Amino acid sequence: MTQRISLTRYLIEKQRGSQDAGGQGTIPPQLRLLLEVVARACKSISLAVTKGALGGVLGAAESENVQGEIQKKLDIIANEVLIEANEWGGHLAAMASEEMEGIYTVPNRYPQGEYLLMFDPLDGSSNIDVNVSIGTIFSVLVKDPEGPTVSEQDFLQAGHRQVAAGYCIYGPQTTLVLTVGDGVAMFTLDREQGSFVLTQENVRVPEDTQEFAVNMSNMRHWAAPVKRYIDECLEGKDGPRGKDFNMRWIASMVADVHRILTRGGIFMYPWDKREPGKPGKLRLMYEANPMGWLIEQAGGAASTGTERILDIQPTQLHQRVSVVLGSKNEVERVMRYHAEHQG
Ligand code: AHM
Ligand code: MG
Repeated sequence: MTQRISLTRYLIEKQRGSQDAGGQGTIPPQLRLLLEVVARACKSISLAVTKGALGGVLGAAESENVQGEIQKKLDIIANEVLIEANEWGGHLAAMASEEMEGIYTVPNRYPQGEYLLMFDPLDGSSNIDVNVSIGTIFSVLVKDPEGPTVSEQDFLQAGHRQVAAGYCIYGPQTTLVLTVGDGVAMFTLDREQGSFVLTQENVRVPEDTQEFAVNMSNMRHWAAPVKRYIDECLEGKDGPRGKDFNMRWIASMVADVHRILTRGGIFMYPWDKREPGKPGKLRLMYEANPMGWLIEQAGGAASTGTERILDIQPTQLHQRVSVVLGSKNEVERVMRYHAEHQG
C-alpha cells in the first residue's frame, strides 16, 4: 500500500526542507501552524455545508455585507468559524474578509504574530441553497515588521508578495488546494479519519484548452477584445480557431478554477459596461490574487486582460478587478486581443 501523506506531514516536511537543499525549509513554523488552523476551520465549514437544511444553515441572513450583497447564513457562519479558529493561535496580526468592512485585528488578550490572513469565507454564495459546489478562498501576507500597529495599509500589498494561498472546495469531495510558492498540491478530506490527505502534487494546467468559462448572459456588455475572443471560440471548427470549444459556468469561482487546475480551460469575469466605473465583479485581495497565484504556480497565467493580476498595487481592501485566468496560451491570446484593440 502506498503511504498516505497527511497535510500535517506535508507541511512539516516543507518546514524541515529536503536534505538535497541542505535542509532549507520553504515555510517557517509559524506559517505551517497558521495553515493547519485554516485547514481545521475549512473542515468545520465543510461539516456545516454538508448538513444543509438539517443543520438549519441554508437561506438568507438578515444582513448585507460591505458590498451591499445580501449575506447568506452560511456566509456568516463560515466567517465566524475562520475568525474564531485563527484569532488565538499567535500567528496572526490581523484578518480581512469579504464579509467584514474593516480589518479584524487580533484582540489584545492574544499574542500577535507577523502574518495577515485574508479570505472569502464562502465563495459562490448563490450556489449555497441549490447544493452546488462552493468554497473558501484564502491568502496570506507578511505584515511589515516596522509598523508598530496593524492597519488596513499593511494589507495593501501586490499579489506577488503572498506567502501562501489556496482554497477549499466543498463539492462531492472536500478538497484543499494549496501553494506556498513551490507548486500546487491538492488534499482530499478523509471524512472518517478527519484529516486532509495529499492526493495530487505538482498540479499543472495544460497550456492549451478547448473549454471556456464565462457568464454568457453578460456578452452584450463586454469590451470588444473579450467579445472577439468568445465569438471566435463559438465559431468553432469553421472559425479562425479551427477547433470546437466547450463551455462551463458554475458561478462558483472555486469550482471553475478547480476544473481548470484539473483539466485546463480559461475563466473570465471581465470588466463590462453595466457599471463602467467598476473594474470587474471579483475582488482582488481575496479572490483574484490567491486564485491567480495558484494558477501561475501550476503553469497557467492570470491577467486583467491588460496586466498581470499579481502585479497590481492595491489601493483598497475590497477593490474589484477584471479576471482572465487559466491555460497560458489562451490567456495570452486574450491579452493580445486587448493590445491589438488599444494599439
Ligand atoms: P461571491 O463571493 O459573492 O460568491 O461572488 C463571487 C462569485 C464567483 O464565485 C463567481 O465566479 C461569480 O461570483 C458568479 O457571478 P455571476 O452570478 O454574475 O455569474
Ligand atoms: Mg467570492
